[in-house]
Amino acid sequence: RLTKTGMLFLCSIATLLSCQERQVVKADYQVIPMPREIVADNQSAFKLTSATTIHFPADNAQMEKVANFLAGYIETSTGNKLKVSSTESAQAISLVIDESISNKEGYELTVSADGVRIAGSTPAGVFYGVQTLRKSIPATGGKKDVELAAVKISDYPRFSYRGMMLDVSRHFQPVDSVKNYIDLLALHNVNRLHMHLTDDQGWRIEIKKYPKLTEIGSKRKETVIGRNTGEYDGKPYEGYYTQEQLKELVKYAGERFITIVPEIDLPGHQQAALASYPEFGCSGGPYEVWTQWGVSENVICAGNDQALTFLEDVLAEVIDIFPSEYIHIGGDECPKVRWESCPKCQARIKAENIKADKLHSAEAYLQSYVISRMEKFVESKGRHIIGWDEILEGGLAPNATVMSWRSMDGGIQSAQQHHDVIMTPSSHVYFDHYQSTDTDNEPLAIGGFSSLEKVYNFEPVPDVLTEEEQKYIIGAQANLWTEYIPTYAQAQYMTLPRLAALAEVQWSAKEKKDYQSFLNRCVKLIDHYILNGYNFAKHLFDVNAELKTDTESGSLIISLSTLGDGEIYYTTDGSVPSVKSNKYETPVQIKTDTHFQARVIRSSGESRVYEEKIYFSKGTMKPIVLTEEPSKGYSFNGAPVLNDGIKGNGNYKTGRWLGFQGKDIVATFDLKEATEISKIRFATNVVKGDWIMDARQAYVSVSDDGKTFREVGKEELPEMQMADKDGLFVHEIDFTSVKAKYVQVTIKKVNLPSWHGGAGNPAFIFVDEIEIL
Ligand code: NAG
Repeated sequence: RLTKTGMLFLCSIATLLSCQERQVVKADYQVIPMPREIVADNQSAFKLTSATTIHFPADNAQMEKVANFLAGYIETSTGNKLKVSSTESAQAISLVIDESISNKEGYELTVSADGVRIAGSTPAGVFYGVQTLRKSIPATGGKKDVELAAVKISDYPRFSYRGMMLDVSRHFQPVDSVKNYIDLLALHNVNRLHMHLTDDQGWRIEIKKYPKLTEIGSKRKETVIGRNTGEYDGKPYEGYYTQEQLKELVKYAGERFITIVPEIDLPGHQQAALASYPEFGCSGGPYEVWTQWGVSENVICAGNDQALTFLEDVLAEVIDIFPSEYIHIGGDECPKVRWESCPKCQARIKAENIKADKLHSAEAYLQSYVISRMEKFVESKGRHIIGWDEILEGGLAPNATVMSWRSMDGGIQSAQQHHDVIMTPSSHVYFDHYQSTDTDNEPLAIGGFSSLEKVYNFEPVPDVLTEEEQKYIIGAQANLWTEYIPTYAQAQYMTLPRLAALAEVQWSAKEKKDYQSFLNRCVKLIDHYILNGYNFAKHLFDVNAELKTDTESGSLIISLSTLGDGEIYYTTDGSVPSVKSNKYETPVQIKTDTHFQARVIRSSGESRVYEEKIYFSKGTMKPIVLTEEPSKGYSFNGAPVLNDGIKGNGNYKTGRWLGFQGKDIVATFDLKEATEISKIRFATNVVKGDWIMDARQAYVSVSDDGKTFREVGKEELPEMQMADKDGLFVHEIDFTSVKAKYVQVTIKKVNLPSWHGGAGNPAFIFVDEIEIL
């Protein structure tokens, strides 16, 4: 039996032990986004313990909130619950308003032995300083104190508009998920959440004047399975936000210095509205909330005044809910077929004296009539519009800001016309696109390819603009469209860690960007994801492979790397790598047919397997030249892509295919010595909707001197039909065997067939792995 003293004795031992267990970790100021200036100081460090207090200026509610956020962050990562107070004390983290800091979102973070000072000219600036402090503290969990080396950090953002778009129409996210999303945006210094609230597949915002928008428009009877397969899941789908809920989100975001930019996409992408109020469509309906993906041809009737008043009424309620200076009115992808045959729309064209010209049809100008009218309305309420880059067609409304999504070109044109621009090109920052080349092992996505590195290397300010024009690029944004993202966990997976790369594009100085350094910092940020329970993509911790063809030795050189701890093991015989396999030390040389696999093995588990099948034929890893370069955006590693032994998969954007538009593909191989050959094989990747067709004519010629070629084989195929399927097409050209040192393969350019939406325009041909057999 224990006596009272005995118990006390045991207790104090326990306290002593827990004291000793309390580890001290060092803060690391190399965070994401990388601050502008970090100047170390030789003074002694500051120790953050449970005795540290957080001080905020009295009677400043916003700053008090920020102080409480900081206390919460510190508690999550250290277990220390700090006191928050407006009474000054020694050994404190002081949050200070300092008007001498010029950038409204800038901050200074000063650490000395006596305390920490986070200053900004606004609470927003202080908030970003708090984020930097938070991310400097290792988030590896467990109770701990933190040693903060003396430092002075001065920082401010590169762009004032740092956005992320969430599409809540195609798939709805409950209020709590949106709040969680706002939290993760705050961690990345994002200051705009663009909410895509309406689309063909669902209307998600309560509008008091038009209750049927949510009664009917927020529900679809079922959803197509996969990529418009024609099969449906038979499950009703619904969801919308009440005005109260949206106001709550506005407040929640505002406390984190994030403005919600609402979008009502008009006059296209409106089928859910038309299902609710069919009288606002050209034909009068009936319409249903769309159950498939794509762009519906049912749009708002531009000739019907009531329909336009309807849009204005909706915008009026939107403006009352959202204090944002910007109201997004969409404007993308508005098919004009209904307008072409609608008497009211045609009457409007006449009445407004709208004329077609060389550039655009009368209906295209009718769209800009609608946009201008909406702009006038929004401006009359003291706000400004943002529109997708299609609003350029037919002339920009006077104060419009343009979101350039189809490419950078719309943004360039807008800046040249002195309109503000937010760059959000689908080539780099569409987070609904695949993030890994191994698309077969990813959740189904819309297509595309935007790896972490690609997002990181996105440069929003094009060189072609003059210095004056460059000032119109006010920011950058990534978009998360959710056709193929049914759950919130998947939304996080598609967002993280690509958002970290975006944060550095949006915030950090261009000169400070460095992908390798980013990757190392990303590993630490990911500890914060884990601590906060965010789901994220883990590709960064898989094997990263760099492939290089070596024509000298006729081999493929595979260099492997990974982040974090662990060793890489690989096999070349098709077996799954284990600790008993080859340990990777130096680049691997592949000279024969190989099934290569590699993975990282860590104490915490194994990474996914990286896998590559390498096929050798007579032209593989031999010198190869292309007479004409592939098209912009699809040239990747150039000619060697065609004979590196690796065959592209179904996704044409991963770098394994070369794309050519409107030019012949002429590839000349140097086999180095006279070689007997009798067959050429190559594949094309056809996506008709993306203007990518199959090859129709291909020729094989040979030469002994590389100068004079003679044709030895050819293939000629009929034009593709609308009913032909998309996918990979393998072409084989057999011919009487010849001996040749040089082989030239020519694939002739094709135009889009008459049945195609882009009829007559030059088509793309995507080709990979030209094999000589
Ligand atoms: C575009 C559409 C969008 C769709 C997305 C998918 C814009 C501005 N419009 O075609 O509705 O969800 O691509 O990536 O992006």
